[in-house]
Amino acid sequence: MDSIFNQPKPVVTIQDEVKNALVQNAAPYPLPEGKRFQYGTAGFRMKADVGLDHVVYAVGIVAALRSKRRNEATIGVMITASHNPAEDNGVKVVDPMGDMLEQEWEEYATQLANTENALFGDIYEKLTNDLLVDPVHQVHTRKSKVVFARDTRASGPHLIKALKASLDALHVEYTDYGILTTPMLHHMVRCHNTKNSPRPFGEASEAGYHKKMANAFKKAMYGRKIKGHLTVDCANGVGGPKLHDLLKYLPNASNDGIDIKVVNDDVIKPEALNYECGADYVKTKQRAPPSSNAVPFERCCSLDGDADRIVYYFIDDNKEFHLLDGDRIATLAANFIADQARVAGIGDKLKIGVVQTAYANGASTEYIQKVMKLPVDCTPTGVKHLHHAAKRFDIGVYFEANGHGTVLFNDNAIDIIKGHDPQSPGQKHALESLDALIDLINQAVGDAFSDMLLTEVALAHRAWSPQDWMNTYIDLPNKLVRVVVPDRNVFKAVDAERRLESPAGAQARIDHYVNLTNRGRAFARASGTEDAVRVYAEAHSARDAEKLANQVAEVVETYGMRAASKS
Ligand code: 16G
Ligand code: MG
Repeated sequence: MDSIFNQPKPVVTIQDEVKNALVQNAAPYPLPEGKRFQYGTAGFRMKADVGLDHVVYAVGIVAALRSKRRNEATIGVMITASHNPAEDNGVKVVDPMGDMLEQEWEEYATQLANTENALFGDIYEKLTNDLLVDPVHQVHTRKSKVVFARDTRASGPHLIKALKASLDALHVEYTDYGILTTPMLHHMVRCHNTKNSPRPFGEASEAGYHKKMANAFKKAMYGRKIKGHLTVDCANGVGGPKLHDLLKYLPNASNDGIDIKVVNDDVIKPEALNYECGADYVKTKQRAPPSSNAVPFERCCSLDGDADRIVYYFIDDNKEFHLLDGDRIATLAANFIADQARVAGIGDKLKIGVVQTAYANGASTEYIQKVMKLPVDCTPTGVKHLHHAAKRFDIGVYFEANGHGTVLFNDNAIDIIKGHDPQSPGQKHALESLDALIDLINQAVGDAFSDMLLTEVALAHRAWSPQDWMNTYIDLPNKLVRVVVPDRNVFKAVDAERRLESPAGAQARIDHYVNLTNRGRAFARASGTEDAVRVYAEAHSARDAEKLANQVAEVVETYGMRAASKS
């Protein structure tokens, strides 16, 4: 029998009209000379005025191709540079279920971004043939579908214009959502693609997003009270206006709800974005933003510039700062969910686990494994790796220490939660809380709003103050160092970035210093977003952590120089 796989691959020619339009529409967005762009961990990110418009134009082509590859599913494009300074911007592509662009396609995005305008028509034709044509999967004649949004940066409107220019050349059907947080755009994408599925994600509108979250929050609280108020630092980014919108849907303090004080919500002064505020500032400087006026023992949290990341903190009566980072949110959330599952009588039916990276504090990992008795997986840095690993559990809780993360419930977990017949009022209550969490948690991607409400729910159920939360385990002192080397790419990490495979010999030196340190652990990895190598070290005392970090940094410097002198 003649298999269809033996048939010759048809060749598709793209009409001249489309190829010419692709070249012409690109005219205002030339490829700058001598620049090389790369789709990295968080898409493309750079100074907004050095060719990013060319890159965004190219990303429009990627999104159109990707939509066709996925049978005209809706693809998302988000224009943001997250926690970077105001003059930067960036762009990333969102896949149909609201997750990150499939890794293999990062390469095509990189290829397109580095293409001269005159060649856009030809490369589109080539990629169409390479990626979309095979004997079983013919190129479709239906239109590609793309939805997009931007954060509040001043360069946003110009970049949106560049995006529309390539989408127009390719006759893409698109929706411009204007200004959104990154997770809201991910939500829209998933809503569009699950509209007619057995598990629709929700309504693809801003009101739909807010209503879904607010209703789930009310249900998950189950009449619990939240003590005191929560100060939310919005990094002077898109989170500010969007949080004000969400608050209109949430029950407020006088209504058994949540008392939120919003700070750093200035989106008028462009230079204020991420300046001395926001999740990145708080996590890296280990201090509250000067503007937050934190009151002792009151809950504070900070979002990043596009609201896909959150950390909590409080100050004590000595004005000492205490950080409750992604590791803390992961342990709180996993503990709460595992407890509810046990109370609901479905604990033994569900595989619940936590996913972390090597940056997770060793004390948190030990707490999850030994006290909570849950399995922990470690993956390389970057949301896409954690997200993927979390899918291996029925309920997978994943967080990076820096505050990126969410919880994924698979179909099995959802069926069990929705289908279990409660045997007591206690079981019914716990099942209803879990059911509400399925909607409260943005399962498309980590979402600062959703993570914030999840944290508030978990604290309220336990009647915990931030100190109670802090007291669950004691962090090991740790230190991060950034080392600049001639070529960071010679540092190749393996084992979820916990060990260096090259340069040869470097890991043995690191091991030597780690072995001399009480409760020592350290690793070095090339950054995915900056031209540097990052070193992390922890130990039983702050002095030892610092010493170990410096020793490992020295190893990195030495081996980095050695590799450069050999090449
Ligand atoms: C990006 C990643 C973040 C990661 C960080 C590491 C996403 C959406 N963002 O911001 O998860 O922690 O890169 O940066 O995946 P680094 O490689 O420079 O240390
Ligand atoms: Mg972000």
